[in-house]
Amino acid sequence: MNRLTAVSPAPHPLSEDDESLWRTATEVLDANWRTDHTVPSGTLYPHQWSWDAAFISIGLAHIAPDRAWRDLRSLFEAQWPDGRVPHIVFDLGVAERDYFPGPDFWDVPAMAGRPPRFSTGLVQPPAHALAAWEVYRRAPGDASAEELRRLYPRLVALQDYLIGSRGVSGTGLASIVHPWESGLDNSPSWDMALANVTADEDLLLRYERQDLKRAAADHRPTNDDYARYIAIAATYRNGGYSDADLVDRHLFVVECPAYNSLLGAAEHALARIAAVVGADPAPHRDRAATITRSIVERLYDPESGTFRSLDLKTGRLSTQRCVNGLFPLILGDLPRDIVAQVVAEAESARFGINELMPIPSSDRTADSFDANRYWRGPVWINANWLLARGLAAHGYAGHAATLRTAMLDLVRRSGYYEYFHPITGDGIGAGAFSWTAALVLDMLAEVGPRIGDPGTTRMSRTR
Ligand code: 9WN
Repeated sequence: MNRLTAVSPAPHPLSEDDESLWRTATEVLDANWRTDHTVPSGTLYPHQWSWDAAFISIGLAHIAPDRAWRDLRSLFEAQWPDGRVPHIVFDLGVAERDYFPGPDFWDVPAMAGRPPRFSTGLVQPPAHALAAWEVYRRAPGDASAEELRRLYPRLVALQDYLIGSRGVSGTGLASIVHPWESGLDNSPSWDMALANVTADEDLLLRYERQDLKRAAADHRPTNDDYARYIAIAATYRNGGYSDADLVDRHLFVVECPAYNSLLGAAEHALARIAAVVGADPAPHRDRAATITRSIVERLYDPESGTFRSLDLKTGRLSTQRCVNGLFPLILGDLPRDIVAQVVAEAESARFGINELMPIPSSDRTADSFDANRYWRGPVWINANWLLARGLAAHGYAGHAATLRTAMLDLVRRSGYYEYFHPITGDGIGAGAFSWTAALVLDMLAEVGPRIGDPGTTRMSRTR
């Protein structure tokens, strides 16, 4: 495996502590690099994951832009002819037993010059156009512009797939057909929809979970939920990964506010990319406006002042308040009155923006809150990084700075974990996790030692 020969310096001087953070984050990304892509974790996730690649590329842009583009290119080289970008691109050199469900389970046919079983048939949140734009901004120049030109049609094809084939409601929003597609896999946001799926634990006798060999059972989804995940994935696979008549045929069809916020953010990013590559930005702006309008009309619950997921099989909004309900903040065109409501939700005891701890993945006050378990309470750096961006863009610079301080302190204290206990801050899940390292690099590069330092910070401490 080729190594980065030297640690690239930060773009501005850092404190000794942050210098060390910069170096160790670089080492994590370097150790997780595999020829043409980065694995999320060398132990738990030994293949390439879709939305991980997006976040990872933003960090790589600071230290090895060629790797940032290579990572995104590798992912999009696995794009299906229908435009979907698989949620996992398998490294066929990794043993089947090292990750479940692996290539044999998904049993994807050969296509587009790829061998059989090269990927899953699911997708993940479309964070890639945003990432491509951010990589370009961080590493501008002809080489990056050329990469943007190459990626642009593929990014558009992904949006076309999601808005077209997955546009089940015909409103411009995309549906997910599996909790794994959300990236927020085990979130309480899916509990109501999953309650209608039978949990057949016999499936777990046929298919052995691998995650429990590498992570504590009380940090991971329950067996019941895992059995449901397998049933939903097998149904989609057995239907040839077809998206026809999903509401009638499929077990799980949901519109998620986080997923669709990233879908809208992708159109905003594509409008910017179009201007660089000589394409027309107007259709992207139109689509972005439609997506924001539909997210507000369909997924916003004015009574609670938050966004919720919508089960298309029952027509019901989830009753759970989860971090996905805050994601629409990343949309610059979210109406101001709604922004204020969502910020109030983020400030409330349910999520509680403060300098000591980033925002948890789920409502701290809810019965479903679980401080250890996967997306049901723990803190995730990618979600907080996105929220910080959204808050800053809407003029809540103080909140954005607070979140950044909390994130950097947490990683400094606990390490580059996949997720963190929302009360103690202890690291949970995989260590040496790539997107945690990547986004730490990005935060250090952006605000450096002045983060959270009143008076000298670039961001004001108040609204
Ligand atoms: C299933 C890789 C992925 C992330 C997801 C996270 C987790 C996989 C798993 O790990 O999901 O895709 O096995 O649990 O939930 O967001 O992309 O880091």
